[in-house]
Amino acid sequence: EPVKPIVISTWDFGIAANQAAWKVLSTGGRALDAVEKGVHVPEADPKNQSVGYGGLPDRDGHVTLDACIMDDLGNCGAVAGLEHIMHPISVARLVMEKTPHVMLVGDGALQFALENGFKKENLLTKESEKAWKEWLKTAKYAPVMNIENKLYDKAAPTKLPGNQYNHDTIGMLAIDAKGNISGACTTSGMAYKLHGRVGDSPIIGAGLYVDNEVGGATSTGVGEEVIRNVGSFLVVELMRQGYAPEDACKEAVMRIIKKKPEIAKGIQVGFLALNKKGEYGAYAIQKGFSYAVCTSQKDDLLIPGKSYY
Ligand code: SD4
Repeated sequence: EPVKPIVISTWDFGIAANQAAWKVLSTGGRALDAVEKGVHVPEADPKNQSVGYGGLPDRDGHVTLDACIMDDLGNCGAVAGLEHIMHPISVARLVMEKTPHVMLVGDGALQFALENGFKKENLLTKESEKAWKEWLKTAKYAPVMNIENKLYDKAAPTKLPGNQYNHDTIGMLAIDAKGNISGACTTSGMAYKLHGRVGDSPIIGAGLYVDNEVGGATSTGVGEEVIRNVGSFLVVELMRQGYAPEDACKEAVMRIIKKKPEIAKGIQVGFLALNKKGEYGAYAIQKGFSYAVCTSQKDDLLIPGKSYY
């Protein structure tokens, strides 16, 4: 039997993020506040090299952040290529609530953040700078196709928790006590990407989509393939047609595999979905994807996502 409130999120770092979201949900708070507070945890964690502070930089050494948020009323906000701000999700929320726009990018997003009281900070940790300099030695400043997946392949997914193979974004979906759903997605994007590259994570319909009549979906992995297939919107539309969350995620993964089988073999993409009843599911191209679930009954259980390969 599905229970509400509920919060689910991608990868094993979702456990700690869910706990922060649960504090909001368990005290009658709004799903929107829960997902914002929840993803603040990995955003502020310097050990997490794929989200917020401590994220791996682009090939020029800039940490550039992508994030979006969507509420139960169909409101949404996003930032892309945002530098120097610890909590891009909160800037995305402010874009949603304080501007007539949906997305701000780059310098404009930074200007907006600073005007609204966010602090300018250095997000490049010593560890991430070191990793980037190592990368520069062999990659010679050329972006390497699927660099993160190469790390992923080497890492024998069963032996390592998700956050050690550097292929992760946090996507979070929550239903509150009133039954309303919201979602958030935040990342530093693909490591060593070209400066200016934007992934799926800040794009409504690609990295995240929420429809309060149906449910929500979010994604992680190689954003280009998710954008091409408008992945999260597809998952939600499939649930609208009656697909169970896991089946909807699987169908979206199959779409990617069918269109570009050769590319799909070598990359990871995972989807995570939650319907209005509180049923959830996930599916990924490759093994190693995981997600965390938190309700009053399941305390931060980590559930491995199913995969095609
Ligand atoms: C992106 N989906 O930028 C995101 C990030 C990710 O490993 O999951 N990276 O494409």
